[in-house]
Amino acid sequence: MKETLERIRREALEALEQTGAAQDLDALRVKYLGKKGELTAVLKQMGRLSAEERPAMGQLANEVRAAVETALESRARKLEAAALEAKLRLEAVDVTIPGEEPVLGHKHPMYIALDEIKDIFVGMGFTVLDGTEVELAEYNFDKLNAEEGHPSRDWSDTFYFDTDSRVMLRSQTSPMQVHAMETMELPIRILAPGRVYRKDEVDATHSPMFHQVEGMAIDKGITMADLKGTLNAVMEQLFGKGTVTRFRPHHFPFTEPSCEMDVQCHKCGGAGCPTCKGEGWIEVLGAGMIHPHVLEMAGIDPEVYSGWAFGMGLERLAMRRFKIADLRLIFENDTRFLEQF
Ligand code: 2NM
Repeated sequence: MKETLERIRREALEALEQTGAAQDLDALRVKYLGKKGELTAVLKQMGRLSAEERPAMGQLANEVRAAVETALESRARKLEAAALEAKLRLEAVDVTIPGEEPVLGHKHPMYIALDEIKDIFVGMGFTVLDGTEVELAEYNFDKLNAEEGHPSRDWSDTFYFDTDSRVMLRSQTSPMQVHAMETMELPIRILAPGRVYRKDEVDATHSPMFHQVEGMAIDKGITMADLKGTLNAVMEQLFGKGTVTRFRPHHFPFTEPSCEMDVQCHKCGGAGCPTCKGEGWIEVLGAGMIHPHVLEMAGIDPEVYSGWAFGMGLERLAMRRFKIADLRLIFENDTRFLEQF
């Protein structure tokens, strides 16, 4: 019996040493310590021993049971630790591997130009407005002195939504200025940039959608001198100190008097070159004193208040600024083009 117990201990410990999985440990536990296990079988034979032999054999049996239990326990803990180790190794993240650089977009050259203009005007106390692109013809035309029959209201020029020419895609950003006159408290100083729509065929200089920036200032005692002084200061910041400008008479329905503003060509200093197409001057915007009737229609008393307004095309400004020859490049948004600015 002593030999049997010693053999059970030897074999059990050896088998445990070689197990690699938790299920195998359970099988070994059943095999040696279970109700029908080998050790139990030996213990059942204890009755056959003499009274002298029994205590020593009982003690040995207990020792063997304890040894196998301890070995099972320690083997289980080792397997657990090994499994955790393997899991950690598998899930390890190497934080020193360089990441994948995300492909970032690029600010559009036109918005680079617009942001500059916004900064300049905000620095002078102007508020930048946002407006809807779907407008009433009343705000796009009537309240801007372009009454029924004005050529710009023609179906061949304007995108209308309805057959009675009431709702349309705005053809200028001026309706935003009318809304401002009707709703804002005086004095008003605003900048109104955004998309506008006209029925033009696409070519190197035309697009049915383009961008404008308009602006205006209304207060008591505003004169043409304020218009010239403000816009001259803007052009100096945009094109550099000492930029020379000139104002030519012009006509717009919503301003009186009206003018166009040129800056002297910064390339040739006015002598004439390819940049200014030999003119010496580059046209930058239209402007004027807001027509008294336009003020009146917006509920502002032209006897008390006066104001100036201007409008310019953003694409044209960006094309000049960044020497872009074809308008279509501005709208294609090819990143190889955009990344150059
Ligand atoms: C231009 C030129 C001149 C203009 C006028 C107004 C308003 F609403 F105050 F009457 N908004 N924009 C204006 C004036 C626009 O674009 C070439």
